[in-house]
Amino acid sequence: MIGTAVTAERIHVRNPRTGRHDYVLAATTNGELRSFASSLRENQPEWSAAGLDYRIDVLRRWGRQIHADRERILAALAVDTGRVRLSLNEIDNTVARIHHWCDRAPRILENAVKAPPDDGSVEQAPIECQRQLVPYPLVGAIGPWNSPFTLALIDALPALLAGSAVIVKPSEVTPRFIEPLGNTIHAVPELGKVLRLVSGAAATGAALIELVDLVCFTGGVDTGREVAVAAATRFIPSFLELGGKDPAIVFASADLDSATNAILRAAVVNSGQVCWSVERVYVQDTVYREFLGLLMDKARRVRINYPDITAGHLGPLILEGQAAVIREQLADAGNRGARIELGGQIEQHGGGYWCRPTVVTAVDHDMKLMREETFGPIVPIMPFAKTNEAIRLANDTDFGLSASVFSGSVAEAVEVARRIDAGAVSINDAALISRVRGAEKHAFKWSGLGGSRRGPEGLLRFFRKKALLLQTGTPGDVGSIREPPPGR
Ligand code: TXE
Repeated sequence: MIGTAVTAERIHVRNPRTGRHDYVLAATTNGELRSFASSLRENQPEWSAAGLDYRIDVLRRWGRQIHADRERILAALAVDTGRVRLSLNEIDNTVARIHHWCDRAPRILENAVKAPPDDGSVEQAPIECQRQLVPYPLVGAIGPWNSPFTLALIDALPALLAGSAVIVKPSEVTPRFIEPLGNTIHAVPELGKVLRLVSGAAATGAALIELVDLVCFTGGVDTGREVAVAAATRFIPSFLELGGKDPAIVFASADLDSATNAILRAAVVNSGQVCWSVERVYVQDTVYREFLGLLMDKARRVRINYPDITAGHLGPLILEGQAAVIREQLADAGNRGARIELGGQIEQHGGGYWCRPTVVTAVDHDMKLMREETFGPIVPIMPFAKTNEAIRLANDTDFGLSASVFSGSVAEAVEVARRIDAGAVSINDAALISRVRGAEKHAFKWSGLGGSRRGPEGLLRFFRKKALLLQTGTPGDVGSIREPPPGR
């Protein structure tokens, strides 16, 4: 992968603000990985048997420890990603997510183990049915570089609460936070028996899949496909959170000031390096010029956080290779007649790459910019006339992560939202799914696989369900299978 010089053991990691490879990551060896997996496996039954209240207590103590070490983690994460405010959000939101799961797990599991209603389908009554939930013993979690702290832990938290042990492999592009995070785990000894952070690149990720009972992956579609194939070969479940190409539809009746605020924020946050960022905008033709003018005025006021990391809105492109992806998609669009109304340059400052908000018009669906995940602060805008055309355009994609609809009529927006093939549709705002932890949603198409990461399913998917079936009457004998069949 562009951006890291990877050898078998030592990875020279690039600093996204300076472009210098100023950090050396010692990759976990396969031998170490096997040893970690075996000790976690050995400790997991006790962790599961200790009960939910015990696990909640341990995780809440961990949450407090992460908060106590917030500055140390922030210092590392800010270097990993080149931005401060969003790094702080990652840390604080992860602590909040720990308490969110601890608050809700008891009720979720209580409801889940209630004996399933007897649907009367049993042939020999009365058979009593009990449900047992068995956690997958060892879960692997493989994280990406765009929100590296959040996405390294987001699936590990419910898995630990379920009673699984977890090995987490963050991205080799953003590994500096591993050490301070590891210190917080050491500070909670009970947790250290069932949670382990490991370092490395693709090879370490591939080796991890061979050792676990379930794998959670967040990253690009191509790698996600490799992960799913490797998991399927071992008959283990894979939960994939992949790319997005989220559309925003703006009707003439919408509040354009509010719509442009929401769409600009969701398109450029984290410099567009977010799976649920707005990557396509469709505006009703009667308000297209007004919307475009409003959006550009606001986009001009967005600043990059160079030279001062504590001033501005946009950090650098975290992955060096993303600059080439953005350049290539803009060049392809330009060659096919698109017009760059604002921005469009990858700027190099102090060795890092920045991209300012870029507004592109005269686009169409033959362009890579409208088909492939850009993962940059790029806002291509297309007009539409009728509702059905807007829905057709929104659904004309290989992705289906989330979407947004802006209208003066909530009823109209809900009706349109229900026809968009995406797991989460925001109405009169954008990317709301990032703020609603309890809303279950599936990924459509290439955006993912394996149930909802959020809401009750986000915890329950780490269990295998068992049915315990009690015959309280007399079992039937072979008389029930003697020829000829009854009624002949
Ligand atoms: O992710 P990769 P990258 C998109 C974004 C980006 C592209 C590639 O467009 O340009 O994906 O990003 C590990 N078996 N997203 O290269 O390759 C790897 O070490 C097991 C969208 O960073 O997907 C890292 O820890 N593991 C996404 C993780 O997988 C493997 C967020 C992700 O690497 C592996 C990030 C293998 N064969 C990028 N190969 C989102 N939607 O949030 C690599 N890895």
